[in-house]
Amino acid sequence: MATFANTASAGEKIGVIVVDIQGDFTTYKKGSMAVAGSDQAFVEKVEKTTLMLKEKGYPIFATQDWHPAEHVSFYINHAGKKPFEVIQLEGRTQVLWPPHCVQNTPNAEILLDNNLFFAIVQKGKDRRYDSYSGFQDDGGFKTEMDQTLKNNGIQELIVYGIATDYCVKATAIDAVDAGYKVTVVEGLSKGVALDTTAGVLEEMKAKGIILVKELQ
Ligand code: VGL
Ligand code: ZN
Repeated sequence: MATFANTASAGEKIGVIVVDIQGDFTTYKKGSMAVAGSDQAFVEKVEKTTLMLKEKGYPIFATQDWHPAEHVSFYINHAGKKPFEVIQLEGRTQVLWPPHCVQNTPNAEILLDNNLFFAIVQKGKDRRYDSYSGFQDDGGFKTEMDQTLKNNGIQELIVYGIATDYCVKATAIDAVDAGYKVTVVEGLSKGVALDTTAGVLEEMKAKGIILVKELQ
């Protein structure tokens, strides 16, 4: 199988995880949590590259943030709290976000052609727990991601999407912890905040994640 010169591959079966390319995270769709630089051109670049990867034979997985309206991560569900306030919740740190990716709302939809995907893994469905990672939520409840990847013999992952400093990071780190070789593509990812994104790239590197600017 053809691989990329700049990814971790040593002949393993490669899968791709496209993280949370959803209206609410994009300027393209004027989302409630639009991340800088997530315009139509960015989404089109992600779609084009994802199609190229699919045509190479890599199974493409997507994650989809998929919250009930009463979700614990929404500031409106905490009396007197403002967006982006940080609280402690049963010993966990919780950022309080604007409502986003509410189940069955237009801006919760994945903006890429859904025919690209072998499987879509929804996360954050339990109102009690946030879930940046596509593998598990903050309560430790696992999604079907790891089992689906393992069932398909995947040993290595290419990960990209939104947001670099939250869901891409959490998904990539859980993937490493689950034993996959992981490459994160910076040029196909956008971060919520410049300062956290820089630190997060270092954190991912320290975890053994390979960072590439673009696939080449
Ligand atoms: C995300 C915050 C809350 C993300 C999702 O996709 O990075 N961030 N929910
Ligand atoms: Zn969310």
